[in-house]
Amino acid sequence: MTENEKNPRRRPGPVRLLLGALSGALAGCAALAVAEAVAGAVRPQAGPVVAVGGAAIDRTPAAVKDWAIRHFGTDDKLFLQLGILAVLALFAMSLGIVGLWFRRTAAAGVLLFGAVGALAATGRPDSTGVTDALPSVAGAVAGAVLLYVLTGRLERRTEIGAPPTVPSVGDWDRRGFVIAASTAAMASAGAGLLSRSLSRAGGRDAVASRRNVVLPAPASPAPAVPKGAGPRIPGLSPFVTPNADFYRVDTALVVPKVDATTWKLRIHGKGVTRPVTLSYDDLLRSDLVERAITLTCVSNEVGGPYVGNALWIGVRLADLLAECGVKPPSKGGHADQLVARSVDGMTIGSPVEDVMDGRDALLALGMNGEPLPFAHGFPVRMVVPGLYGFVSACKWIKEIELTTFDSYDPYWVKRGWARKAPVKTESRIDTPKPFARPATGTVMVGGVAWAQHRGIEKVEIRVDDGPWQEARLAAEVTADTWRQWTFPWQATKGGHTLTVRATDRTGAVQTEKRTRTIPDGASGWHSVVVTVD
Ligand SMILES: Nc1nc2c(c(=O)[nH]1)N[C@H]1C(S)=C(S)[C@@H](COP(=O)(O)O)O[C@H]1N2
Ligand SMILES: [Mo]
Repeated sequence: MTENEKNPRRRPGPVRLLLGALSGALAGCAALAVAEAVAGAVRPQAGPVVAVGGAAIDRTPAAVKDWAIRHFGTDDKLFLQLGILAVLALFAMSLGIVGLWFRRTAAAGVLLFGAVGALAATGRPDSTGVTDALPSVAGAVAGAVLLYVLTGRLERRTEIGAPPTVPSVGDWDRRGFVIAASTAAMASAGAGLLSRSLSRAGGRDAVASRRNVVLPAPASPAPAVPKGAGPRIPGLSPFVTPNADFYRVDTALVVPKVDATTWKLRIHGKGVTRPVTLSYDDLLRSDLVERAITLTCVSNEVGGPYVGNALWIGVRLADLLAECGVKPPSKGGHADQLVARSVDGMTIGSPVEDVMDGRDALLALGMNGEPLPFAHGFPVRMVVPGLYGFVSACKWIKEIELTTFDSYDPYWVKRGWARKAPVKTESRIDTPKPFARPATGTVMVGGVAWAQHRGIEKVEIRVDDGPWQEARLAAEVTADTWRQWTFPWQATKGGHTLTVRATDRTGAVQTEKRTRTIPDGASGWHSVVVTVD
């Protein structure tokens, strides 16, 4: 037994408390660096921060997720990871201080953290097995050993056989501590760098496979977007959203990098008389179509940014399903739900009827003329006009199972979101921005309106409590895309509220009734308050 463990109540001075915390922090850094380096070699998704973060995302109540998206937007994941790191840092420093009295207990505490990471990693839906525990275990062992060594240097030294004295502050092994601590810091930095290069190398095949893709010209191109027909006013969303500006919503803390040359898609399940497993090349050789389709997230608030329009190149899913023998329920098919599974364990359920009713539901390979970006689902994703992304747009897809709504609830449904969710008719004012200060005279008001697969019939603007006035609509490309609109407003001095509403081609007017995003999408009118100078 060491001297400190014999005298647990001896009070260390502030310097040693600090050094204890520092030891803990160093042990924490070493543990993470080693864990990430091993994860770089095993599987980037098996790293403890990503695994614990992923587990946290899956367990986050819908309301909290909604709040996080609202406050942090697409940065919600960054904040989650920073939060995990902050909690880890606090615990590591506390363990370091505990180690001043109880070295073995503190080291065991580090191992306990490793166990949490290992459990999280092996419990992920995309876990590939027990090897996913390796990063956390290796990291925890490294951290525990280091903490044990460092706190050992901080113990008061006594001559062998000499009675314990009340030592002065200078009694601990300064030199040993400094050497061990700086060695550990350098080794951690090295492991950190190693993990970076390893994870970069890990995605190399996938990156190469994407670079080598040559998308053939689609046999059936997208309907031409009349050049110059779209209004060009500053601040208005372009008709086609560039890939770099396209919103991204998913649960992946590490974007899956899938190698297209080894990727496979399996189609099977209820009513599938001819199950198939397709390769990327199989799809490339199929009849490709290009379609303009506007995608919307159910988490989009009224006036929010989670909507975008792209030209998707892909295979018509209905044709593929028909080849597999699938019939929609209206033609006697027994499966009413199509469940798509991704390589990262996401499950997304769509109505078979909608996918096969003649609309351009796609297995998409291309987005705006290039292979899908990794963040948007490379190599293949689904896109179904008229349905929110969470019930249709599975990215990094690897499996399609035909089943029923009664027998299976996919990921979001288990978390309180709707089983079926057609996109609601919505419109947004892009310009002027809220609290803008335009000058009196003609102010160009502009924005977008969408009601995918029903189409937009009319957009109206209201100034303050005035009458609804019709906006000018850009030419309709198809019913599956948003439509840009403009309205020249004769602005008068003072504060004004501009409100927009759309009418879809079924004649339904966008409802004024405000609802939350949960369970099936926000509704209400978008308003912008401006002050005219
Ligand atoms: N694998 C996977 N696919 C997914 C998701 C996800 O979390 N994981 N999110 C869905 C949701 S909620 C939306 S709105 C769309 C967003 O697609 P985007 O990120 O390409 O805009 O992807 C869908 N596909
Ligand atoms: Mo979404």
